[in-house]
Parts: sequence; C-alpha cells; structure tokens
Amino acid sequence: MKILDVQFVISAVRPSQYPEDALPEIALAGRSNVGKSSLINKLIMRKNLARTSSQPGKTQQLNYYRVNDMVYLVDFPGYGYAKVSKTRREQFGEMIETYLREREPLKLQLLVIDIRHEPSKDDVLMYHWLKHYEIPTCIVATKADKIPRSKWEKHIKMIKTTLEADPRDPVVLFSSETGQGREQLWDIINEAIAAHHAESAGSS
Ligand SMILES: Nc1nc2c(ncn2[C@@H]2O[C@H](COP(=O)(O)OP(=O)(O)OP(=O)(O)O)[C@@H](O)[C@H]2O)c(=O)[nH]1
Ligand SMILES: [Mg+2]
Repeated sequence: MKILDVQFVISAVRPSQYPEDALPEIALAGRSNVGKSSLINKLIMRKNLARTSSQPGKTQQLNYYRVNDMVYLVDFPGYGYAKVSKTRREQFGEMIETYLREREPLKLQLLVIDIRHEPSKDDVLMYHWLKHYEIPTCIVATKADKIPRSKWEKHIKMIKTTLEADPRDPVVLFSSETGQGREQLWDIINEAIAAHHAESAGSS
C-alpha cells in the first residue's frame, strides 16, 4: 500500500464532530497501551503522527486520520486502564457503543490484542458487541516481536478460544516494531473499502 497523503483531521469528543464526507472508516479498539496508535503509525509509515506513549490512557477521544483521501483510520481510546475514573470510563463506553451502533461509514473494526496475553474481559465484551452489531471484524494480534516465533501459533489459538472467535474473522499477526503483518492488514482494509464501494454503486 503506497501512502501518498495522511492527515490528522480531528480529535472528536462527540458525534457532531465526526467527518461528514462519507469516506469509509476503519476503527481500532483495544486495551490501553496495547499498541493501537503504534499500529496506525506503522500502517501509514509515519513515526509519530498518531500519538503514542508508554503511559496508558493517553488517547481519550476518537482520533481521525485521513489516508490518501480514501479512508479514515479511527483511533479509539483504550479501555481497561484502572486509573481512569469510573465516570470517565462510562463516558468512553457510551461513546464507543454509540459509534459502533450508529456510525454508518464504519466498514471494518480492528480489535487489537497483545499476543502475549489472554484477552481480557473487556476484549471479550468488545468482541461480542461487534458481533451483536454485525460489524465486520479483524482481530490483530500485535507485539509479535515480543515472543519467539515458535509460540505464535499457540498464542493465536488461545486468543481465538478466549474470544470464541468466529472462524470467518481474519486474524493478523502484527508488529509495529518490525512491520510484520502490515501488507496483509492493508489487503484486508482495501477489501473492506472495495466492498463499501460495490455496495454504494449497487444502491444508486
Ligand atoms: N515491541 C513492541 N512494542 C510496541 C508495539 N506496539 C506498541 N508498542 C509499545 O507499546 C506502548 C504503547 O503503544 P501505543 O501505541 O501508545 O498504545 P495504545 O494502544 O495507542 O495506547 P492508548 O492510547 O493509551 O490506549 C508504546 O511504548 C509502544 O512503543 C509492537 O508491536 N512491538
Ligand atoms: Mg493510543
């Protein structure tokens, strides 16, 4: 995937701020600190456009990045960070659930999981929301560079089992450190974009 142009568009705190140009959206959800923003930076080949930090809880809005005037990558706030207040947590939950339920341009959700650990309760809940709202989902097992290659398969299996993953949902092994999985993930994203265009051509 050749990246010609990337723009940070907005940190949206409410739906009225979401872009209105109807480009397809690919959103990323996952625990705080799992590596969502790093994954975006790797996809778009920019070192630090999506803000990353070793301090969890940094991304607290929906951050929109427009790529090649073709698609938005939407970075969600991470969940499961203990030091965020309960009210704040509920606000995030509400914002994300509303987005998943109502956001028409959402064409694919990436659920980002740390390959080293068993998915958390929040991961399982998020995955079940996605199934409930029938949102096309791709599971991304990131930080693959952190465990030896010989363990990848076993860990992927554990992730699928804990999520009770639909066998039709693709699972991508990824590393923002090495770039592993980048092309495969772009292929999946491009397929979702193509499906969106086929759908809108059919309905006009
Ligand atoms: N080794 C390795 N480190 C990674 C990888 N992805 C992310 N990291 C590191 O993990 C930390 C968190 O990464 P972020 O991308 O900020 O995580 P996030 O999910 O956006 O976090 P929040 O915005 O707080 O939800 C940073 O120190 C990254 O450098 C990876 O694939 N491999
Ligand atoms: Mg982030």
